[in-house]
Amino acid sequence: MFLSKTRNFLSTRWGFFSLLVFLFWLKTILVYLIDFRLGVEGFYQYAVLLFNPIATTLLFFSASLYIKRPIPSYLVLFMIYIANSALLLFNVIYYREFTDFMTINVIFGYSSVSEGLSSSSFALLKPQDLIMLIDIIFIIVAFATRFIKFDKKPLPQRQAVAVSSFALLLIFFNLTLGEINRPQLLSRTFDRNYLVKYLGIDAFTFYDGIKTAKNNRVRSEASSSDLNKVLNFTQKHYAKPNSQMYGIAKGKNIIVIHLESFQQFLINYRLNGKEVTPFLNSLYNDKSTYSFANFFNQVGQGKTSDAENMLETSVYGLQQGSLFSALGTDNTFQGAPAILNQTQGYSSAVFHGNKGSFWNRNSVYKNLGYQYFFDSSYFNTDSNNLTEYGLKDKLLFHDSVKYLERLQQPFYAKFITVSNHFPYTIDQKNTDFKAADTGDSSVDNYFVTAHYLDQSVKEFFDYLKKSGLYNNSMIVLYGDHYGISNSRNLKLASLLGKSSSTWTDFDNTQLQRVPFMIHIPGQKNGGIQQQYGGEIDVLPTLLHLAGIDTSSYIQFGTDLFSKQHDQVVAFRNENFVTPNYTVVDGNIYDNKTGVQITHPSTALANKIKSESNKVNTELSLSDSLNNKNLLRFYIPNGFTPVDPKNYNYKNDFGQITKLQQQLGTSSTSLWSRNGNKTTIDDYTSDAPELNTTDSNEKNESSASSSISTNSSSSSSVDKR
Ligand code: GP9
Ligand code: MN
Repeated sequence: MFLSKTRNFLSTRWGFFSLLVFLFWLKTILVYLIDFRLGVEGFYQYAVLLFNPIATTLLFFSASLYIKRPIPSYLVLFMIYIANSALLLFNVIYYREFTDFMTINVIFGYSSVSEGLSSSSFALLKPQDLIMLIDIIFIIVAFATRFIKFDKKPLPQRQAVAVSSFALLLIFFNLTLGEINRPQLLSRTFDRNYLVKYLGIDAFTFYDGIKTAKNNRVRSEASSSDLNKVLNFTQKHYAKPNSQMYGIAKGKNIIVIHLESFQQFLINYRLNGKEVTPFLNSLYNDKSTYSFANFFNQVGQGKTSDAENMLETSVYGLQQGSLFSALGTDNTFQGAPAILNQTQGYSSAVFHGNKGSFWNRNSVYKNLGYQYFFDSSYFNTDSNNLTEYGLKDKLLFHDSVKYLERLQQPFYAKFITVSNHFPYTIDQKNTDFKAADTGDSSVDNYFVTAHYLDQSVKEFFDYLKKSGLYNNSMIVLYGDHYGISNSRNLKLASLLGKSSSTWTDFDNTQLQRVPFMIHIPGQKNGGIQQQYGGEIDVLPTLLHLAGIDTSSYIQFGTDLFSKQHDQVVAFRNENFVTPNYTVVDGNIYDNKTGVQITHPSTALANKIKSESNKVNTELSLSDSLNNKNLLRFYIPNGFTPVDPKNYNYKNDFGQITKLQQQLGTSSTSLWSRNGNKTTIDDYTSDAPELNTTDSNEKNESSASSSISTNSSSSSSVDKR
């Protein structure tokens, strides 16, 4: 009875349509749960996950309903079903190899970063993948045996329209569900994983297709005159190195420490009489450190990724979204790791305790020429070791040593911390620092996580000194962007000796200062620098310190030490600061008094106008460079374009140890120089988590075994 009812239903147009929608939904969900590691947590996220395949499946499948003649309509529906299943299966295989989803460029073989699917990828097929195909066979058999029959009745057009419209409504609903849990999901596109987790794999592919088409259109319009405009600007704007500073760090390792969400006001700040960041304060005040008192973050919506981009390419981020996510996979970069490698033989690595796909780093780093990327899959990401965005800072520094010591020197190594990230939560056992008391928990705890970060950096510095790396390195520290947002600054005001009632845009802008410190052991002429600058200025500054000529590169920033350094600091929204004035939405404030100048003299008005024009020109040229991917037309003197296909971050430890072995006695790694022994014993940390994991990490074999066991647990990192 039931069987025949089902048979009858399946033998109608609607019955067959529903069957395919259901089967595709089921397959997608199985793949989400079994094959992808989407980091789904809690009831809400699971509910969205279960819901997300429905809308796009209905929409795509509904296309077949517009075909009047039944047989072609059935056929088209079935073809869409097969194509969609194939896309799902290819994504499963691709994910196994790259822990990422296929973009349109990968699908059509245009991707410069990824090889796409190859015969070796198909070797990764598993028996469970049969699920993708078996239903197709069953359906064919069901028709062949006439278990399901064709329904020859035509379908009124309005029913097809109704399904498509309903599907569009569901897409909108789905998007709302996603945005509630993850604001700015589409505008910032942090991570492809998120798009799939909230909107589904088809929606991701569709969205990526639209973006790719848009990018391709902009690119096809690019001409050499666009490039000339940029070149004219950057060449005129170029600032010669200061001869006193040029090459003072030549040949040294460069260690960059990214201080997450760290603002300048924390430096030398005391909360309830206690220094929040005593170690960073001591560095700031040290004569071997060039510390910048007027250095500003210039990020847009791409936050951390914008900071990384500016620091390593001296090109701005985008007006909207993140350059790394939106264009980073396909754009040409001429960035720090490649320049240092090609001019002075530096090796390069990034250490970061979050997933490699976050901010699309695993693609962009290849374009920047990073040789190694140690993401969360290289660390023990036991839940006890994690904070909101990945591995706790003390563990990141400590656990990186086994990789760092294997890098050939000189190296360029970047550490991206995460503990001091909004919402500034920290396990009780990790701190005894007392929070502030403003009533806003993220403002209050900001000091606590900043204190933890400070301790982490101190432990790492102690290791650098003990292991001997210190004397041979230049250590660069920077805060990437604000930690306390403008809306919360009103709560912060009282802690800064100000009042929320007189707080203005001027105060918000002044708070965009972040630390920038260049610590060069052995230098005695450092100290606090007053010149104004920002993240865009870092690359030419560092390259000059390393003794590298930057005159033929396209860089928007200028060397902070140069006599010709440009002190107008542009923000992504076209506001700017200069040593004397702060300009917000066209309003001019006097930096000394903080008072708005409502009636500027003609001379001042003209000066501000010309600075404002420069800021706008600079930003729009940077946008044109990025959006049209103009660097692909330009090769700086002596530079070889980066081939991202040379890099693969799957087995970094294997690669560095192999290289070390090949080099034998000419290996310059710390490990080799230390008599082929680890230096981990030089590391002292008070992190309670290390008591349990520390003991086995003293030799090579355990380091490699920890890599293979860790990769499977890395899914727990994605907690956003
Ligand atoms: C995550 C981290 C945070 O990997 O870098 O990025 P943010 O949210 O600060 O841009
Ligand atoms: Mn950040």
